Amino acid sequence: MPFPQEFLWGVATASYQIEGSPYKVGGGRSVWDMFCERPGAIRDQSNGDVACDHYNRYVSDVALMSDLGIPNYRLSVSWPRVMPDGVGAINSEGLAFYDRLLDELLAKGVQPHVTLFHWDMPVELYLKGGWLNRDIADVFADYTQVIVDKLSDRVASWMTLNEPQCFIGLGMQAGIQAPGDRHSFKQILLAGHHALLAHGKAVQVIRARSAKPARVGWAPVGNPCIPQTNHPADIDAAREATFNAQEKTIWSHSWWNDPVFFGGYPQHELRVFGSDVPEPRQGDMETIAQPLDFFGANIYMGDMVCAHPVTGDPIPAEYPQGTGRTVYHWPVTPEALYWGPKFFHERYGKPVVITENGIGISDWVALDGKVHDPQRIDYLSRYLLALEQAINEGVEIDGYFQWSLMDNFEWQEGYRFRFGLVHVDYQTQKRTPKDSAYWYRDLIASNGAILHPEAL
Ligand code: GCO
Repeated sequence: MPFPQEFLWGVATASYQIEGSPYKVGGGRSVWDMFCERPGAIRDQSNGDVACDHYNRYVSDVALMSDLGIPNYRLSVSWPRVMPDGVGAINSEGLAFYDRLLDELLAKGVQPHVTLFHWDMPVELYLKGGWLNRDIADVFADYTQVIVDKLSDRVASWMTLNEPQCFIGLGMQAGIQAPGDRHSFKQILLAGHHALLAHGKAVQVIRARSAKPARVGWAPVGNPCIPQTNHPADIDAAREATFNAQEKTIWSHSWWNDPVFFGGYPQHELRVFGSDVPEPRQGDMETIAQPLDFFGANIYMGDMVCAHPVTGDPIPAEYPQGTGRTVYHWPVTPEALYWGPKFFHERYGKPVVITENGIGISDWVALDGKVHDPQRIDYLSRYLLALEQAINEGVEIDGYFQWSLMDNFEWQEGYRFRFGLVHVDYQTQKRTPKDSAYWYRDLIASNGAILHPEAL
């Protein structure tokens, strides 16, 4: 069975990773501009000052998407480009950039899907405590209002926050991403609570002020657990392990999604996290649990588990020897795009949208001037076949945004890892569609049918 006729095929990017930093053109600095200046923070000592220069090249980049027949584009807005200090003054040229970008997208037949926050927090807000300062929730709502008032007449769907697990866990606990702090677990759960509040307040602003009806969600990340075998005990163990953290970890799916979809923190994690848990104020959980239209999920891989032979409890299982790995050394586990949507849809009852999926490879332009990336085509084919199987078994899945349209600044890895369907030469800014770009064009045109060449 092919994908549903109305299935949303798209690609995704993020402001700091492709635009070029805003601080040179009237915007402010973000925590990523700050973090990139820290010696050793970025593996290749690079930064996002220029990146893919999308700020100046958006017309040709949109034309690329249109020529490839890509109908949906998930972009993020740079908070400091629009509000240099995060609050107060607006950089009119920054807001005008997104105004022009959305007009260009629609003129070329591409629907815009907007992420409000993809990690580039204004430094001025960070210096006031950032996510640790409860005021951030109202400040984020004010920023949301500026964006909604300007752009909502053209936005197909909104995602409030991208991957709080990363910007809180990696940025504030592990310290390997911006702002590069190392807080206690208690502190990052408090920061996470403020991020959840910011999410809820932003949803309220969108619902109250959007100029047209739009779907609203968010884009958390996390590895679903996948069963080592299809034995019911292993499947039950994978489901259990996906939602019940066995340790104090910021990567718990339920810790983030239960407040958003159920209005309360999960009982299991409340026990495991103990006295580190933040104390919500009156009304907090109601604010956080604003109704959403879809369950967004960034899924790249699954964590393999099996059932303990006696207790049935989930225990970590080794991937088969020689499992394929990406340039990040992430295991290639297509079944993550079957089990993840299945488990998330079962628990939260919302249509699932894969807001990110893709593979990092260190690919290059071959002597024939093309970029041959058969591994990306195979990776995407396997993951999409798994997603199609879930759909055929009744899991509601509304869309898929491939990460990413183009090679870009891969955070602490700098420009070493390439995720794009389109190759970017960072010296010349030349874009070269890879073989996978043309494959994705044909996949979209066939609504997934080319995944079954035998049926063509
Ligand atoms: C993330 C971010 C993207 C990454 C991509 C590859 O999921 O970490 O949303 O910005 O670039 O996922 O790591």
